[in-house]
Amino acid sequence: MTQTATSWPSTSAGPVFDGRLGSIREKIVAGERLTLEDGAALFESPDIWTVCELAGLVRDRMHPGVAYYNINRHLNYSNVCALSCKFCEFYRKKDQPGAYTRSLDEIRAEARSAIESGATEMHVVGGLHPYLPFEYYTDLVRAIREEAPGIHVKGFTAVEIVHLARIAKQYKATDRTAGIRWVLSRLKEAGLGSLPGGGAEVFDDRVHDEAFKGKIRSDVWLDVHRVAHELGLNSNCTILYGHIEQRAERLVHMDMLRRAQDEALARLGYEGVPATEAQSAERAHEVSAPCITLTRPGVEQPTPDSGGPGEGGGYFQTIIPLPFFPDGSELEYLPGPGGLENLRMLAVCRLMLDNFPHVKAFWIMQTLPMSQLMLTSGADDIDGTVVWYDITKVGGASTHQEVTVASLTKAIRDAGYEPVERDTLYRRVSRDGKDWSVVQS
Ligand code: V47
Repeated sequence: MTQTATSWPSTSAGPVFDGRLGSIREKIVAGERLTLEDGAALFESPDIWTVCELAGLVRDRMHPGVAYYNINRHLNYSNVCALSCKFCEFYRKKDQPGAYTRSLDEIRAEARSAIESGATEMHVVGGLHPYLPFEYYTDLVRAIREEAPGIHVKGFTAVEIVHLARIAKQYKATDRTAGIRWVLSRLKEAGLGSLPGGGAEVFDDRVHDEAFKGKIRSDVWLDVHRVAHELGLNSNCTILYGHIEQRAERLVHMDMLRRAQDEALARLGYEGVPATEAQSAERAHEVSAPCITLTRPGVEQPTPDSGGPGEGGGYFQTIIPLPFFPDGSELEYLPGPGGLENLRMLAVCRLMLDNFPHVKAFWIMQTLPMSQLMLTSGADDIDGTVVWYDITKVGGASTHQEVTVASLTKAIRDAGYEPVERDTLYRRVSRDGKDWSVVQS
């Protein structure tokens, strides 16, 4: 097959031609699932611009002409953490300078201020606090919902959920999902709306043991999200790359997420297409679910109301590739990924995760100009106004990391897309100042 001309500039003196991308292009055009081998070719190809163009093609097929943002607020309830992950600059020990734990009154005040700013979402996460009782967390969710009933609480990463099951003495190694279910049900009852995607890091035991030993491993992280989906809660997922992992390990991470999403979508009634021979071989070691691709032309995207017993439906909404920032962490000696690697990684995520409705370029970590470029290379969402962010502080930023709606919408428009305000569940929002409602589809 001949290489299609692209409008991208070349990274080297002349145009780079990579014959392997021809057969990958054919699969993408037909909406077929890519193999891990295809993924390796996308990572290794010298023709990064065609990789980006292919991801852009898929993204435009799924979300023609639009890109999403939201008005949100991050709330870190505590940075006190029982763990000491090498990659993390956020955590503090209880008596260390800078350690904090927010009171319920402070959280209520934050919720009121979120409402005043017109936010539709509060993104709530924190360290694994060794001493707070379980009730603190249900009270926290209830407090936000009481002060701001319209706000969606997206809260608690998988490792926090397991920590809560432990402090509530509900976690049993022999039946860990029972404890996870217990915690998630209580948080949902209190008003939790969905789970954020944090804490996934890289689903590989070698990388896990070297960089984040003590955190839950991939099987437990996936269990938490599966149980959340079974309870009708949507969730997101991340991959933290550019530290001590190999690209092959990133691909395995993507494949594990893809399989988990196949199962979630199958539970919602999506029918899959038969796996190709190559994919069957890759999947031979586990119970096979049908391959469900959402990137094919004309496929109906899941919506919060497309199935499942509760609000949200029960599937992964978006993958958020997170570039590693070494500053202030124990891995400070590492360089972290460069801009082209970030762009390629986002494009590969779009192409490999063919059953994920959305790919998010989180502007806080990618920067706004890079997120804009990413909109043309696979991303359809740049996240939101954020306001406070304590987990990474790029280039010496403070915790006040806010961007205005005007800047978000300008960035999207300049990239050639119509900005669409969304709620946490990717429903269109109609707005009049700080008052808003979801547009019924
Ligand atoms: O879980 C920690 C990562 C995550 C570093 O679900 C680091 O919509 C880079 O998950 N360099 C938190 N990354 C952020 C997160 C997130 C952000 C925006 C939206 C959503 C969503 C989720 O940040 C952590 C960890 O994986 N992280 N330290 C670091 N030095």
